[in-house]
Amino acid sequence: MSLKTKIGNINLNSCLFNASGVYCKIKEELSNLNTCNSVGAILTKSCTLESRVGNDPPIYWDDGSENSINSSGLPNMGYKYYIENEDIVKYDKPYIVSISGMCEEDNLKIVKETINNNDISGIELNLSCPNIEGKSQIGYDFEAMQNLISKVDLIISSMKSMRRNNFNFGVKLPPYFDMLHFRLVADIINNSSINTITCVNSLGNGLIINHISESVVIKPKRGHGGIGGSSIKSIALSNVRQFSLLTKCDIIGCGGIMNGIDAFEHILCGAKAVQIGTKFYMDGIDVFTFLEKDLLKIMRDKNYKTINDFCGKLKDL
Ligand code: RRO
Repeated sequence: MSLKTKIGNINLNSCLFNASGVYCKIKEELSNLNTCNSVGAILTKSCTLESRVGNDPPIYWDDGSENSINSSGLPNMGYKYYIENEDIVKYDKPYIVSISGMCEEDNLKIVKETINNNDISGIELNLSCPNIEGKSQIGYDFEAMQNLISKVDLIISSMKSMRRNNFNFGVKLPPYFDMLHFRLVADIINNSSINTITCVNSLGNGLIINHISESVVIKPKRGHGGIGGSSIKSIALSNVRQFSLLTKCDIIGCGGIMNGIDAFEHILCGAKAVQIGTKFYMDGIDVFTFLEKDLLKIMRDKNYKTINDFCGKLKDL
């Protein structure tokens, strides 16, 4: 039995890895991901041209078991830190850089320079950061999204074919709730060279409050932030399912994966790999070993040998 998989043109020894943003901002955290055998890839914190400290704390809250809210505000070390990271050559897993420039020009500059480092397996272009005041999510602005993707495509099509064949162009989307939007976004993606889609980012501008203190639980934006954890699993599953049916891309599921059953459900809906956010934040690196065991147990009980045996095979009634 194995959790081996392929996302776009990247082979993974395990279908489990971190969601961007959780314990992946500094080199020590990236190396820590490399030390865990159950982790399939190393994904960086979304980066910008210049380093950022992020929003005023407290920026994160969780209930210790199921749900989280964050408004981190894109704290990161600046893109050079991630693409010139001298440890990359030592990692024995694919290294993927998440990019979330503050404007189109920044995104294009970072993409270009990322491609120049042959040791980087690909990018996850983050079209869905919900926590920058005054900047809306590109994934909800279809014109801006189309423009950015077509410009990244131009950069990718000008790459030497050797590099193009081993460089993965992935995007991370916000959750969608309407069939028209699913179709519009799938059309944009199907007309591009994108080969993986991560669904979904946190549910933007949610609100968790404390009825005892009668207050919000994080400081920025009067307590509003991205919701993660169990309460967004059903939304994540529908997005994984829709994009696996509507596009040619490999889907990476993210949202509400707390145990093996949740990972199994994402894969059944069509995910070829899954990312762990809230539960990784709560439990640390051991979560990957736990999830690997838990998912393998379900596969053993159902007599599945590989994730391809059930990937996307959700039955209709
Ligand atoms: O840093 C953040 O506030 C953040 C980002 Br970039 C993102 O994509 N998703 C999220 O929940 N928080």
